[in-house]
Amino acid sequence: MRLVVAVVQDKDAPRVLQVLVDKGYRATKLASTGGFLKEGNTTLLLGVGDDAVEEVVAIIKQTCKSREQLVTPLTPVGGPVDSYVPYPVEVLVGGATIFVLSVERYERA
Ligand code: 2BA
Repeated sequence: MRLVVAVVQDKDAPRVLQVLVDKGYRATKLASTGGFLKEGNTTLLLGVGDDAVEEVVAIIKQTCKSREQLVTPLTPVGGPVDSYVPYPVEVLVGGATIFVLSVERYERA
């Protein structure tokens, strides 16, 4: 068994979850926050059989879109504040960030 951990954008979460649950997969949805943008995103946990990993990853890839997001960098610490002009920069946010882990033991009590 494998644990698929997928960080997806909030906008894509309802759809990807619906497709996965409709296909019979069990899933847990966690509210998470990206370390870089410090904005909300969604982390999905799915315990699946080894042979289902590729299908689950394919569904996540198909249903989650990449989007460009504007980020305004913070004022540099210790730098001259009056001459600093914070220009927004574009960041491409996935799609999805997917981790596949081996599960040592799985029980439902
Ligand atoms: P955030 O950490 O908020 O990152 C959002 C986007 O900002 C990233 O999109 C990437 O395009 C950019 N970014 C992140 N760290 C950066 C850095 N040090 N320098 C320049 N740009 C940076 P994604 O790569 O698609 O990541 C989307 C979200 O997935 C992340 O939100 C984070 O919550 C999660 N994630 C991505 N890689 C991860 C990893 N290796 N471990 C844990 N979580 C990860």
